Parts: sequence; structure tokens; C-alpha cells
Amino acid sequence: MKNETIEVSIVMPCLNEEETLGICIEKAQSTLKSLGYSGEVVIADNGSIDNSVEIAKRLGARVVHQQTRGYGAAYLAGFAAAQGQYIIMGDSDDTYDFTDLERFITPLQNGYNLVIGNRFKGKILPGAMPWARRYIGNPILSGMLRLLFGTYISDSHCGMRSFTTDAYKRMDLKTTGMEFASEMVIKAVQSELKILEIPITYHPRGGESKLNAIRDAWRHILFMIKYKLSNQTTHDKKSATSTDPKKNNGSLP
Ligand SMILES: Nc1nc2c(ncn2[C@@H]2O[C@H](COP(=O)(O)OP(=O)(O)OP(=O)(O)O)[C@@H](O)[C@H]2O)c(=O)[nH]1
Ligand SMILES: [Mg+2]
Repeated sequence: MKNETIEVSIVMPCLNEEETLGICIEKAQSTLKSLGYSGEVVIADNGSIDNSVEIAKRLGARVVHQQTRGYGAAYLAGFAAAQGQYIIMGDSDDTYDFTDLERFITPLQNGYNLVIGNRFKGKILPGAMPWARRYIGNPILSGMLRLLFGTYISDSHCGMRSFTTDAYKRMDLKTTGMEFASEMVIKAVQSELKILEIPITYHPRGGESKLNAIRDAWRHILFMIKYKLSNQTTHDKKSATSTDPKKNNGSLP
């Protein structure tokens, strides 16, 4: 629910990130303060069994719990709880720089609906992204997105993004796994959101990666194909209806 006094909500999904969660929360809180925004940090906990939840509570972040496992599921719970006009999302593993917030907020105030970080046009620090993901996984998945949906986002799996609450409603996101990142790009483009890509720096993560490269890449691929097919069917049905002579007063298009 929107709270008029909160301008910015920073939402982080968290599954056992005790090593880095505190750093991320502190960076976000101090940056919001120094920029003069009223804001909140929302931690979407996905059943952590380490000290993540205690750390978040101690630092004054708001914690919401999501029983359903998965990156998308965690975010759906976090976004539902977020109260700000603007929402900034990013992993709680210290790969994204939560001191770099202003560039994610100002464009939203100037008419953009969605801001997406771009690591390839920015900097990927040594050890931040495995070779196979950088040169094989990412280009293939991004290429498929461009080919199937005509998207023009060049780092479509970047996890640091910001958007307005209105844009969030328009995207109507639903997926629960890592394919959430692709779903957002596809639906943002289809909803004709005004999107800005900005170069960012990607840092090596602390703690253990939760990504299962093969399984998660496969989830992206399956989602893209299923979504394309179901959209195609809807589109075909709509075209069939609109070319129905009776519905067109007898005149063919
Ligand atoms: N993969 C995954 N991540 C989750 C889940 N629940 C919460 N998360 C959080 O979502 C973020 C993304 O997971 P990461 O392991 O960082 O995935 P990634 O960024 O693609 O991979 P790395 O570059 O290795 O960090 C992290 O902050 C996780 O703690 C889940 O069920 N699965
Ligand atoms: Mg990460």
C-alpha cells in the first residue's frame, strides 16, 4: 500500500545472505539519508536459516517473509509490501552498489517509468561474473529476448532496476523464479514503458551464489517460449475476431 510520506522503497530479496545483507542495508539507508529522501528498506526473506533476518531487523529494515522459494517469488512479496512511490530493486549479495541510488531515482522523477542497470556498458569487476555467463549464457538469453519480443535492452538480466508504482501495476508480474528478470523486460517493453538503461558497476558477490546456471537458464528459455506461444494464440484469436465479417459489419479489412 502506498504511503504518501515514503518516497523510495529499496527492496532486496534474501536467501541466506548474512555475509553481505547488513552492508547492503547500511549503504541504502545512509545514501537515502544523504540524498534527503524519505525511504524504507524492505527485505523479502525467502526462508533464510542463517542470521539474515536478525541482521535486517537490527538495522531497522522491514522484513517480509515469502514461503514460496525463488527470486521472483521473493520480489513479489517485497514489492507487495513496499510503500514508496519509487521502488529500487537489487540483490542483497553486495554485487550492486546501493550508494549509487540517485541515478535510479532522478529519471523516474523526470518521466521515465523504468530504469535498468547495464553492466556491460559499465564495469564488471574481476571475479564478478563467470566467463560462461558473460560470454555464453547472457548473450544467448538476451538474443532470444530480442528475437522473440523485439526488446532492445542489452543487459536484460541485470538485477538492479527502479520503477514507479504505476509501472509495476502495468507490468503485472507473476513468475516465481529467475525468469522474473526476463518477464519484467518483456512486459515493460510490451506495456510501452519509457525505459532508461544506465551503466553500472558489478562487484564480486560475498557469500554463496544461489544461482543454478543450467536450471535457471532453462527456466528463462521455457518462460520465453511459453509466453510467446500464449501471446501468439491470444493475438491469433483477436485477429480472427476482428476479421469476423459479422463483427465488422460485413466489410473485410
Ligand atoms: N536464486 C535465488 N535467489 C534468491 C532466492 N530467494 C532469494 N534470493 C535472492 O535473490 C538474489 C539473487 O540470487 P543470486 O544468487 O545473487 O543470483 P545471481 O545474482 O544471478 O548470481 P550471482 O552473480 O552468483 O550473485 C540474492 O539476493 C538472493 O539472496 C531463491 O529462491 N533463489
Ligand atoms: Mg547476485
